[in-house]
Amino acid sequence: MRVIVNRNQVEHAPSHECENGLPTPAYESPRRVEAVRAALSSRGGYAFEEAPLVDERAVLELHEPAYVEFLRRTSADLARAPAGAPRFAIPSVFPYGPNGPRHRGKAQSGIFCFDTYTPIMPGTFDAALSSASAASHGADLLARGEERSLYVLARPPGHHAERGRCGGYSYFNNAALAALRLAQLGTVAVLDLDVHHGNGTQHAFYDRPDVLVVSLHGDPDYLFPHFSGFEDETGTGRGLGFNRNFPLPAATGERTYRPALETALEVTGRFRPAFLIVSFGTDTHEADPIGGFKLKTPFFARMGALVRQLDMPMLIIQEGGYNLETIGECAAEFLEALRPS
Ligand code: SP5
Ligand code: ZN
Repeated sequence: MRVIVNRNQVEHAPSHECENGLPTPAYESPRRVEAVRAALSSRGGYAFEEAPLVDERAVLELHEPAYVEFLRRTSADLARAPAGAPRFAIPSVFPYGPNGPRHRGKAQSGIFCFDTYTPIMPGTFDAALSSASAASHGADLLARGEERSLYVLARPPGHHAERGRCGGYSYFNNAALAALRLAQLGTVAVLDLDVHHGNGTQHAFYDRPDVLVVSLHGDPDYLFPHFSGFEDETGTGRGLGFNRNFPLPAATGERTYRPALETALEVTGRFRPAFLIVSFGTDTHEADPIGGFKLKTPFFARMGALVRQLDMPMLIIQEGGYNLETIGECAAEFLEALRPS
């Protein structure tokens, strides 16, 4: 299987995020992709290739110009920060009241970030662009019919990124950008298997009937991103019925997950998309430090086998997964089960 990787991972390496005003260790590290790459390499059968960097205009297909500009400028400003000054930006005040988002100074990050988990660093803009490039390249290869299944192993992840805001460790929405590209050729289904709801992807296609978004995730009542991912979010306007959420309780194990996945796959299959994008996270694993689910490693092979039955051209895009000991094995189990024998 071809694996599309990106550059610039190490220049975006958050050392901490903020929770309840306290700095806590960051989970989304460059070592994640190293761990997956090592696991795939040791199993064999994977060909890694680096994606060419896309023109920045590609991200403007989805993201708002002011947001892209903010990310670029903040990264550049931080790179020039005087010695001793912090080299990251994390918002602490968010827009409120009737004046709305009109701030042009430092507090802008409260406008363009929706949480305190997603720091901007000197290398963030380049890393996010290269991650989006990997997803776009994967979409191109799939569009050309060169492959029937491809894996994009890139970070930072993307599925929480909104048109005009970063959040959830995501800056540019890799899966949504790939879906937009493929949607020029035919219908697309996005199946989101990360433990967190992919709010950014949902919002990108909420009013569109040609891109189905189906997501299985931890119930937002207990899990990030909290404000979306509920079952009654089914789309709007012409897109009504083309968004499906399957929120699952904390501590969900195989017995709860499997029937939900089967229903989600039925919904996806009935839509008969020309292309399938899987937003894949291993943060559903029992050993993940933030997910709260109880899936075991061998179950990832069953997930892969079930997805394979859809028998569609598919792009697998890595999203979350934060246990460095297990992320590689989970990804390998999933991908191997997808591979045509
Ligand atoms: C792509 C992806 O998986 N993004 C996830 C973003 C989750 N952000 C919230 C992290 C909250 C961490 N709280 C740690 C408490 C551990 N006891
Ligand atoms: Zn996640």
